[in-house]
Amino acid sequence: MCVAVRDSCAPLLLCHGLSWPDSLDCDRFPADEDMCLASLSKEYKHIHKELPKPICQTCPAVEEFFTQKRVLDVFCANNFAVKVKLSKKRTVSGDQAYNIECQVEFINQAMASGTALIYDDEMTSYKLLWDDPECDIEVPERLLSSYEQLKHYHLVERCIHVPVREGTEEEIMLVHSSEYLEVVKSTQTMNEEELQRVSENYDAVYFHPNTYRCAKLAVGATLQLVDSVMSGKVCNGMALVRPPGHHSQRNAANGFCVFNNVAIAAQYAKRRYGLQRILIVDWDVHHGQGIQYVFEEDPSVLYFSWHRYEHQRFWPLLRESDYDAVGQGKGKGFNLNVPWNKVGMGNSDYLAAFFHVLLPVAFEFVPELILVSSGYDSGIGDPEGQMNATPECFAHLTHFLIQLANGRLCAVLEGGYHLKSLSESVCMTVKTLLRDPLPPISGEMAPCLSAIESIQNVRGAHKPYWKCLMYEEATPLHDLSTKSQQMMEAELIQTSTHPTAEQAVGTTKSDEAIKTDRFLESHMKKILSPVPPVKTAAAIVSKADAHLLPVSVQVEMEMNAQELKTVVSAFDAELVKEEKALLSLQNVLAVLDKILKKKVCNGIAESSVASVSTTFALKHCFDFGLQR
Ligand code: Q9C
Ligand code: ZN
Repeated sequence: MCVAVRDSCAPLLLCHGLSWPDSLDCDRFPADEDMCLASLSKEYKHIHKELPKPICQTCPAVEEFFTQKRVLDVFCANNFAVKVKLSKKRTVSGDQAYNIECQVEFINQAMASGTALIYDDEMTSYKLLWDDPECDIEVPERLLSSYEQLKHYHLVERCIHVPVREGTEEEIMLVHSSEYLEVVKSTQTMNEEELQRVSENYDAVYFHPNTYRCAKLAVGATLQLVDSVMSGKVCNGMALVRPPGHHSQRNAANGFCVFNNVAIAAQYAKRRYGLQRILIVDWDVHHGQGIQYVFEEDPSVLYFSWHRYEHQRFWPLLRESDYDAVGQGKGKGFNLNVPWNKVGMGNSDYLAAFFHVLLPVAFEFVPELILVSSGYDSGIGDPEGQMNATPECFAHLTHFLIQLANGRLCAVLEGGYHLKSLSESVCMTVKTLLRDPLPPISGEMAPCLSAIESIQNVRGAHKPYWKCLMYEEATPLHDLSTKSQQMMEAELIQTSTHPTAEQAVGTTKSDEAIKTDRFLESHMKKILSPVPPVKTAAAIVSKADAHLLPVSVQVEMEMNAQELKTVVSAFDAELVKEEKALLSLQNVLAVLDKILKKKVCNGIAESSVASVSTTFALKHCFDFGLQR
C-alpha cells in the first residue's frame, strides 16, 4: 500500500472519526518517492475542497454514499481494488449521532486491460561503422522490420502507444557504475578510430556516436513500459528497443549490450513500487550473464534463462551459465539456467523447459511482475542460435506467462538476427499479449534426449529450494548424451585441413536464411487462420436465462431439424426419440457446427444427455472431415 493513498484517504476517514485500518501495510513506497503523490495531488485537493467539514455527527445516508464513492475512486485511480463498507450505527448517547464503521478490504490490485507498445525509430539511428563479422548482425533493420510487420498485421493500432523517454543517470546507476556511465557518455563525441578503440575494450560490442543516446532511450522505453503496467494504464506490453541489454554488466558493455535495460527495470520496479517478487524470463538464445550477476544474491528476483551452451563451447563461454549456477547466499534457488548442449532445439524442447522447470517454480514463487528478456535468436533461422522454434512457440510461451502476476508482463527486446523470423515472432508475442487466440503449435511434441537431460539436471540442482521439485528422484547426469559427440567434433575441427570449409559455411548460412524466409512465408499463412468473429457461443435450454450470460457471449439457436436429420440417421434416431434428448443434441450441434465453421472460437452447450450428445458430436466432426 502506498503512503500517498493512505494520506489522501486519511482526511476522509478522519472526518468520520476513523483511523486507517492497522492491518494494512502502508509503506510499500519509500517516502521520498513523489510519483504517487503527483498523480494523486489533484484528487487530494478535490477531497479537501468537497468533503464535508469534519463533523459527521449527523452523517446522512447520501453523504455516506458520497464518502464511500470517494474512497473507492481514490483507490481505483491507483489501481487498487478495494471493498469499502461503511455502515451507520446509532450511538447510545443520542438519536442524532452516528458511528460510522468502516471496513476496507483489499481484494487485489485491479485487473487492467490493454497492451502497450513502445517504439521510437530514433533507436535505429546507430549502426556498425567498420568491418566486424562478430557484430554485423546487429542492424537497425531489426527494429524497422519488426515494427513494419506489426503494422502489417494491424497490431500497432490495437496497442496503446506509449512514448519513449531517456533513462536518467540515476536510473542507469541502479545497475551500472558512474565510471562506466562516463565511458559510454564519452563516446558521443568520438571519431571512428576512437570509437573502434573503446569498442575493443569489450567483448562483441561496437559504439557509434548515437549509441549513448539510443542506450538511454532503450532504458527509458523499458521503464515507461514498467510504469504503464504498474500504474494500471495497461495490463502488459512490449518495448522494441536497441541496443539490447542482458549481457551488459556493472562496468562493461558486452554482446551488443550497453545498459542492462531489464536489470535496471527490475531494480526500478522494486524501488518505486515496492515489489517483493519479480520474475525475469530470458528466452533469448544467449545467457544473460549480466542479469545473473546483478541478482545472483537477491531472492526477490527470480531469473530464468535458457541458452545455447554446448558444454561451454558457445559464447559467452562461461562456466557459470551451466545448470548448477543456482544463485548465491540468500539468492540460492533464484537463478535457473537451462543450458542447451545441442543446436536444433525446437518447440517441444522449449515447452518442456517451461512445463518442467520454469512454470512449476514460477507458480510457487508467485511473482508480482514479469519482465521478459525477449530475444528471438532462439527462433528458427537465426544465424546465432541455430535453433528451430517457430514463431507460434513464442505465442505459447507468452500465454503461459500471462497466467502469472495477474497478467502483468513487460516484454523487452533483446536479440534476434533473422529479420523475418524475428518480426514474425515479435508479432506472435504482441498478438498473444492482446489476447488473440493462439495458433496450434506445430511439429513433434516430444523433447529430444539432450533437452531432457538438461531439464533433469536443473531440476536436480534446484531440488533443495523448491517444494515442487522436492520429490524429484533423478540426480544430475554427468555423462550427457552429447558429450562424446562433442569431443569427436572438437577433434575433427582440430584435425581438419579442409581448405574450403570456412567458405562453405558462409554460403550455406545465407542459403539457410533464404530457405527460412520461404518456409516462414508459407508457414505463417497456414497457421494464422482468421480469428472467428465471435469468441464464445452458448446454447442453453432455457432461453430465459440468457441474460445471465456476459454480453459478449452469443446465444445460439438450436440446430434446425432438417440439418439434424443429416447427422442422425434413421437407425440412430431411436436414441434421441425423446424431445428432451433431441433438444440437447440440437444445442450441442449448434455450437459445435459454429466452431467447426470457424464462426466462433469456443462455446458451451447445455445438455441433459451428455453421452448421446458426445456420440453425435464425434460423428459430426468426422463427417466434417476433422481428423488428427
Ligand atoms: N565469436 C544478443 O543477442 N557473438 N547478443 C559473439 C563470438 C555475440 C548476442 C560470437 C553475440 C551477442 C543480445
Ligand atoms: Zn541473444
